Amino acid sequence: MKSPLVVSITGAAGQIGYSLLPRIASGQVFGYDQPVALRLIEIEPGMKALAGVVMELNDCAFPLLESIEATSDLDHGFSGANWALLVGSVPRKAGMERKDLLGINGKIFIGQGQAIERNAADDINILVVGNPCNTNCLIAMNNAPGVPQNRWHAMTRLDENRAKSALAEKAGCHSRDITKLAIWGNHSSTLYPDFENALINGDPVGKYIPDRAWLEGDFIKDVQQRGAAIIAARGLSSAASAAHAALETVMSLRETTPAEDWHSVAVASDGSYGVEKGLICSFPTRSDGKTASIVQGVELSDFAKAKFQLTLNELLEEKAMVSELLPK
Ligand code: NAX
Repeated sequence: MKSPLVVSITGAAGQIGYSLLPRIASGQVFGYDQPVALRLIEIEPGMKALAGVVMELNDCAFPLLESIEATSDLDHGFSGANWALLVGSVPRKAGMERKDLLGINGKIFIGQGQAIERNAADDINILVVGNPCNTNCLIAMNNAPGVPQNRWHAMTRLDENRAKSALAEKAGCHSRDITKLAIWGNHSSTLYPDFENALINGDPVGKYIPDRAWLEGDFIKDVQQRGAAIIAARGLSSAASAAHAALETVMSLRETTPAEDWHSVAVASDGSYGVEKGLICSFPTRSDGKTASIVQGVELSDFAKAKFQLTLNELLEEKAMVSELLPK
């Protein structure tokens, strides 16, 4: 039997946590021969609900679930962590400005970054899901200088999956027929889903969807606004699809990406495509089974460059708004 992999999850009593946890505990994510030890982190008001989640996990009697610890103590919660999924964050409330939200969540991510640096295992990898995820990730990473920058990720896989689903519906094909669909920039309503480099059955999207106006207009807008559409329909934000995308992100990072494909995740820029070094920006990436690298040489048209610049500008604005939370 392998020794257990320690997986720390913040916001574990929330709706994404509820969808994530059984799948991690079942072995689906880290392998059916890999025991997992869960460290579930909540704030005090969430601890009671978390106790119920723990009861349910125990009642599943998962053979691979070695242990569960529920805590509001960050040092304990990240102790020995091999993976940290940072899902918890404070939602935007009526009357709250974007800057307020960035400030409130930013402070949370300072503490989490520091606790990860102090307590996690040497091979720690982090995926930030809690919004605004790119900038939360930037703050945590900058407050954990001892953790290599290539271990930090923020989630844009849900946006990739949403874009694939929208293209498939329009083209009358299946989402599995679509490859190389990259999300560029921020996980926000400015993100750019790159239909020009995506392929359907190996061919350019334009072969199946000649309606360029739809691609430039409704397609981009619908992907950018999909989260809001789900809230309008369900009365709650996306949870099952968000949890699924988080787990797919982890699984994709842990396997070699096929040469004919790539996936979207926000990582610390290495200066590629003119993006300021260290900014957490979504790119097309490939993993070697351990580390995601930004795919080089992807051609961006003038249209794509303009869209990318818009979302990049937003990331730079967010960074400026939280500058006091980033150690010099
Ligand atoms: P919920 O409100 O259901 O759950 C959040 C949980 O986090 C709560 O139980 C709360 O007590 C806990 N929490 C808050 N602050 C915490 C802290 N400092 N430490 C530990 N736990 C804390 O939200 P849920 O629907 O699960 O969404 C979680 C986050 O994911 C939100 O920020 C949401 O905006 C974000 N999303 C990100 C997506 C992405 O693609 N990157 C898509 C889905 C989702 O909207």
